[in-house]
Amino acid sequence: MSNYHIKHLEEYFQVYRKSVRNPEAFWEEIAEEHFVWRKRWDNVLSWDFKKPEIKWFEGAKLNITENCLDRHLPTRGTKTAIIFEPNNPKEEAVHITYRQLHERVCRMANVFLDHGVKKGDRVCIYLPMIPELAVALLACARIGAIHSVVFAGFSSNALSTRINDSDCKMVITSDGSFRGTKSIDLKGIVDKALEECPGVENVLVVKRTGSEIYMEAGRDKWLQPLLDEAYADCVAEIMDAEDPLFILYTSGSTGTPKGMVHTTAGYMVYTAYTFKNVFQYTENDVYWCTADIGWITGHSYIVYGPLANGATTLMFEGVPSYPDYGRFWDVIQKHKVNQFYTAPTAIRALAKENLEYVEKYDLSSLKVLGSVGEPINEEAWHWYNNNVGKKNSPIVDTWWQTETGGIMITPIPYVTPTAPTYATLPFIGIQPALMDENAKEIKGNQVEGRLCIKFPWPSIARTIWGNHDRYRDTYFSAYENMYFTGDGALRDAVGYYRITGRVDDVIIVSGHNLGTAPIEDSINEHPAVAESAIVGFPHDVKGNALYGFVILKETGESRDRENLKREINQQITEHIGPIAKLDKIQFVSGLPKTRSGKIMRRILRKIASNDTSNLGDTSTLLNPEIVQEIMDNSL
Ligand code: 6R9
Repeated sequence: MSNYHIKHLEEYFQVYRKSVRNPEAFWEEIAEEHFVWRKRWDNVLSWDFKKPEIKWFEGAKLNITENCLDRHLPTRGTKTAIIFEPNNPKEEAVHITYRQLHERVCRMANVFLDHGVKKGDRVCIYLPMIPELAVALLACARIGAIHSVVFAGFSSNALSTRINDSDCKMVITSDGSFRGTKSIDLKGIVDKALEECPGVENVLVVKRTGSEIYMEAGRDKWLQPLLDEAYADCVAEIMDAEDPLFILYTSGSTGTPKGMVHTTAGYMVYTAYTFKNVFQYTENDVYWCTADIGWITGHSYIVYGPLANGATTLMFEGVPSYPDYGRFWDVIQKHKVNQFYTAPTAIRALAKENLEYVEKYDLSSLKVLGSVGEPINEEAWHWYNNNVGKKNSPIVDTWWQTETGGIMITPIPYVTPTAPTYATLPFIGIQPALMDENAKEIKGNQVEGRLCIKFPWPSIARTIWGNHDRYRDTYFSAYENMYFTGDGALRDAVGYYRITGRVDDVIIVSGHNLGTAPIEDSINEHPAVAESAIVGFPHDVKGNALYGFVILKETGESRDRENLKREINQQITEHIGPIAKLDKIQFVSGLPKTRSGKIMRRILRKIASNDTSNLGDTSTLLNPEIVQEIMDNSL
């Protein structure tokens, strides 16, 4: 039936209505016709946003790797599943067929089993963008282990926090990673992290850079010899629909990162269905998403969504600026990429460079362009449309989150008319709502409010690992019977949505979510610092950059300010990673606080953005005099 692949606007509206009127019947039909199950479900959906508890396809049995690999073997065994494009363009690209991928996944799964990994155990994956990364995810899924991928740009501190939060017993890493002209000592970072992680029994190491590394006897092993000896087939563990598939950490506005838990069947169905439609993927297309698999975009739209559709998905190890700013376009030409999915921050960075970098290459293979991670500004949208798409490839501005598992608000290319800065319409099955300050839904068009979702969709995260209360408090307590996204949005006259940005203390820098609290905690640990507050301010490449207001202790007052700034950023790099470094640091004697002791970030945001003409109501401030002082010395 055609509901799986939407081809025109009328059909979108028709299928959308059907998916909203009777979600159970709709998703049941999709699940039944497009996936392989070991046992059918007893119940399509049960949910209660108060507890909250959400279950899709309860009672069903399956293994997601049978859907991503085994079922393709009879018809797509020799088709390329993964194209690996290395950091160095002189190193040859690798094509891995579905049959080869199946074998590699089975071998790695057997190695995991040999090392005592069982169904439900957590495995931490800390790898660069090399094929072993995708293989490791699937190998975990093959045996029912729960993968927890940590982006290989995170520091040892961030890594150990994540390993311990979910009690990972094994870590998969590599000797190092290549990023442009640099190589990074990943194993060294892991060694440091593991000083704090007594629960880790084994570390399996992929050889990538060939650099000298320390191997701890009894704990660390090279992976390749083990793979060579492993059996090339591995029986898939039969999983329940609601068994966890993976944990992926995302920043919150407070405290420790949140380990979002995604489960098996609903996640598979939704990521596969969205992939097919949002990228209008057809059988011989080459699809490329530039995200790192360390983020949700890579999980859903490099690995699971594409492979469930038998697609060819490209993995790129490098960076957009190496060997020069034409690299993305070179890769598109070289592999005849049909769908290209990237982030606004990359587009803005490349748009600053000479246009010749784009014009040099034949980009005529492109059919669909995607954007994700943050709002895409009008200028970047037009640059992308004119120079990359040559006004011939629709741009899909896809809004979604780690928590939503899959794309939520998006145009369907060649179906939904696009409009710059608009994510346009809800995807099939998604019921958005805009809420006002009094927690009432704002109906009608030409309105703005806080973005919520009224009804569960199959790939919604089910909990926060080890902290269900936090899951409820963060997402389901602000508005009754609604999932709250943390984003603001407007709905225009025709019902199109535009995401206006975060309404909480999460700041999106270069498409990465950063919570203010962990950064402030890190700064405050500096011996010379008494207190600090972080806000975002507009930046032409990163979207937002970080501005820190820092109060020094008396002992810090005599210190050299430039040195202190360097030390603060060094400290943040060690605790979180270089992505969280501050662009500007202003030393202040106090912070504007309300009588209840809360920092009034609204005012700091205005000062950081140089927008001080109207600071709004400051009458609740305990120390209004500080505002003028901060303004007078702002950077
Ligand atoms: C997929 C992903 C989620 C936050 C989200 C929002 C922002 C993502 C966006 C967008 C405007 C888009 N965001 N896509 N804002 N337009 N097309 O990025 O997940 O890393 O969890 O970030 O990113 O603020 O709430 P995640």
